Amino acid sequence: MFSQDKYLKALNFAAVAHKEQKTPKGLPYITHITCVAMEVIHACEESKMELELADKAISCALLHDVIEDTEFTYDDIFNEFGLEVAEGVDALTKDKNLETKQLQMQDSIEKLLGQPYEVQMVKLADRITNLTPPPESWDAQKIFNYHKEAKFIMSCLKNSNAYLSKRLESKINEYRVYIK
Ligand SMILES: [Mn+2]
Repeated sequence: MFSQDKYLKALNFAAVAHKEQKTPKGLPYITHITCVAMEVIHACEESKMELELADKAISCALLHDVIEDTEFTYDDIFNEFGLEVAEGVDALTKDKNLETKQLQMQDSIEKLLGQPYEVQMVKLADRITNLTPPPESWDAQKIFNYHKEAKFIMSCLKNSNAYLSKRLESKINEYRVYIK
């Protein structure tokens, strides 16, 4: 079992950092964060992952959008959670200075491939969580691209965790119904 204390510390940090942010469906953003963490916790148990690795995976899951979406920085995470978690969250962060979404995704995947499996698996959990029915505002091209991007993530990171890659694979297949 993972450390409840570490879980709470990262959850509270994320809750403070994401403040009033909302998901595309209007829920408090922390619901997205805890869904990703839930997927990771389930996978850690399924894979009987070592305690320390599970704690790192879960902390990275809870903090995975902090650098990308809040005022908090790499240094803030480094100071509170140490080097390995900070490096993990950084790899899970899109570099918004890169011009296109495609370049941002490629860059993040490259950084993730330099990280251990317990960090890579967070990206699978994130996409599993996000492959829900697309918002009404999305056009056919955007839905198609999102599906294609999910397949790309899957193909690059599937070795990180057998349970999550299986779960993402079925989510990808289910998502086909939204492609026109
Ligand atoms: Mn996310």
